Amino acid sequence: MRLLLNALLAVLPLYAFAQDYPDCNQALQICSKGKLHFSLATGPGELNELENLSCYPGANQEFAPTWISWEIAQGGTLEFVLTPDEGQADLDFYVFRLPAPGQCENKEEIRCMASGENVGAPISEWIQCTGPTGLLPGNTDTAEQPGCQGGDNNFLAPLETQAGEAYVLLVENFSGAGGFTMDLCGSALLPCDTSDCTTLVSVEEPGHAKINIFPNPSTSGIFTLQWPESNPGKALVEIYTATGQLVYRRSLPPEQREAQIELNGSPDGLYILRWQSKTGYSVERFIIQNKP
Ligand SMILES: [Ca+2]
Ligand SMILES: [Ca+2]
Ligand SMILES: [Ca+2]
Repeated sequence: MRLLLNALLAVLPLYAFAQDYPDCNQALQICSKGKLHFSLATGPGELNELENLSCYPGANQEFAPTWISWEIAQGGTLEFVLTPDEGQADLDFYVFRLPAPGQCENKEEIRCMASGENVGAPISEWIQCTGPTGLLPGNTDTAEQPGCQGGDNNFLAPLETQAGEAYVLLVENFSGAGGFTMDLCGSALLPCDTSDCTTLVSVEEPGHAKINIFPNPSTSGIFTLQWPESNPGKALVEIYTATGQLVYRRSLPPEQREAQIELNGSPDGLYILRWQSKTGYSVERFIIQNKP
């Protein structure tokens, strides 16, 4: 959700066609973790179920909503990444625990994500609040407000679930363009799961940075890493997409404090850098935004 700095404007996109999962009671029931793609929802459905959201109390209009629900067969963690088709689209999401499967009345908010653009401010101040979003290890917060406040990173803490619980996830596309992919992982099992899926890569909260990455965003796919202390042994740099696919791996010689990384030709989006040496470990996010 965008935060308008100077004026509150109602933005009401026009949708022409009915959609598939527009209301909680029409949610897509999923039975296993994994990867799913959703097209852009075409309307708000019959019900408007944005009420009393902790991160966005004034919400009264659903924007391209997609409702997805599941039950927990074996308790554990659940984490997900929502990746918009349109690189830096503004997805928002809300996770609710249901009193019982299919019972949308009295749903309880568990996670609330409304981060987005600070309209009128430079993109460098809020780009981390658009694009891929979700629940990932390394995060402990449960809500982010509209706009991009200090400390926001577009990710919240994973769910801690118990067997027998039912959840519903509402994803909104505030940009009104493109669909999105959901990658759902974690140690919890849904009824049709037979084994854990691979844990998604962690994303640290801001303030733990050990590595400088610049420029960020990079408009060429080329950027520089700097770290504060020379590493006594070799260091390993790995770069993953937001959904955990390894796209780069390089060993750095000892005593080095800077390296140039070239990811020319990589698509726009959020990337995650994992840097490891004998004495340090750091996970940082950066963005490639190729010039048109
Ligand atoms: Ca609805
Ligand atoms: Ca958002
Ligand atoms: Ca966060």
